[in-house]
Amino acid sequence: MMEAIRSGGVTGVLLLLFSAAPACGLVIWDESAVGDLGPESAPTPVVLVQGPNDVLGRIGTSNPQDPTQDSHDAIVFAIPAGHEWVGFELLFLRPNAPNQTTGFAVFEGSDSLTGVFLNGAPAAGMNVDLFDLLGLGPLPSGTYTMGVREFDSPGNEYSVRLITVPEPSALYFVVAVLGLVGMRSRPPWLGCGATYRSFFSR
Ligand SMILES: [Ca+2]
Repeated sequence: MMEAIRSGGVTGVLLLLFSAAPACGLVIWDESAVGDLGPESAPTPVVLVQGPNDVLGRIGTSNPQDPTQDSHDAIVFAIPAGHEWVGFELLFLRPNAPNQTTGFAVFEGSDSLTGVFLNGAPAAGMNVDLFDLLGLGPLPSGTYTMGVREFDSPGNEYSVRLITVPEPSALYFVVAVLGLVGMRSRPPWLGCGATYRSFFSR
């Protein structure tokens, strides 16, 4: 924990706290259950929760000139005030063709037509840190569009994870409140002689 504070600051601590949570995120969209996502020009609105949010989909077409084909999937979502977008991961891509990659892009705004293109890059495999690949993040509160593109072969399964946490100033507030509470009464779970530092260092 202390190493996380030294190396990653408060955001590092927040990521560490969430990394201790169950590996499964909340599935906010599963195309096999609720239908195909819209394209980047008209992305599907989704609501993110605090923590990991997973999107499962299928992407690809053998005819990118046909607009009815599944060459684009996209979501649009808001990072509310007091939060930030700290994680963007490719959990897996199961390509239907050898050595195939799929494109992942981020826009600031409600779609690719009116938003600002922040970056995009191809990726494949499992557990790829897309923020690191794109040179993005953490991103502040705002509206964002995340797009997936595939013009090679149809039926490629993928899952991406988006992680949100309270921004550092919100954590400072929580820590300050905990400190004030601790000054007024020592919680029984701390035990005699225990400190908040020792509790959080467990
Ligand atoms: Ca799709």
